[in-house]
Amino acid sequence: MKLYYHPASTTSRIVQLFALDQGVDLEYQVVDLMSGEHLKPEFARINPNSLVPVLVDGDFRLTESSAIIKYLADKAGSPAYPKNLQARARVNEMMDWFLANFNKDFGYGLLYPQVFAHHRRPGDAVQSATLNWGKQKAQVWLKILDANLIGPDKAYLCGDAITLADYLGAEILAAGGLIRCSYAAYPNIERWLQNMRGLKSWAKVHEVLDQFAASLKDKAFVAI
Ligand SMILES: N[C@@H](CCC(=O)N[C@@H](CS)C(=O)NCC(=O)O)C(=O)O
Repeated sequence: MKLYYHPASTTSRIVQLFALDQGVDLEYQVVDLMSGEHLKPEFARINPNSLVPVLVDGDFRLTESSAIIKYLADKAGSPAYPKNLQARARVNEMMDWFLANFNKDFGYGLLYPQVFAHHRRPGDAVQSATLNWGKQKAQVWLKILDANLIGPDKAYLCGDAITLADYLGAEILAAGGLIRCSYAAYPNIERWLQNMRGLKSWAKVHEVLDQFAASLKDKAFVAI
């Protein structure tokens, strides 16, 4: 199976972290987002959305990081995507929460408009209002994640065992490193992220992201 990806891309790292941690063998093919390789017609034929990641398994092509890790987990029989109906529903619930609630405000409202030129809103007033909105809403979601969704007892998002939701959620939060977000005000989130940072593949998966963050160290950002 081949994964079209970029190592600085959050949604690519979700798949990469899951695959490396769970021992799922993939052939990795970089799509250079920085030079606009994903915008060329050759890649649009692979994914008309012109986005990474894309998984190719024989004749089967799959986009959307969440769908890709569910497919890989089922194919590998991974316990990170439990078969029990209610346990699986809980994992799906957390994944949807991160994508549909949290990342809408945190990723698309706060992070991407500051880091990627094509996400910047037109005009300083609109940009500033977007960032303030994104920050405030993200803080509301983080409080809920800390107090209600994780709480003081759980090692991982859905209990004592790692699931797909952890790979997805941790990578979305880790992307905040680019604009120097701190989650110190959220002790349960910090504790969970420490568990995730302890995964054997974490450092390797974050090498390029860390270099990208270092290249932005002198830039001022609105952050959490
Ligand atoms: N919903 C998609 C989002 C994919 C996505 O936004 N990928 C970004 C990288 S994190 C991308 O390819 N961006 C290129 C661009 O915005 O031009 C998923 O979860 O896979």
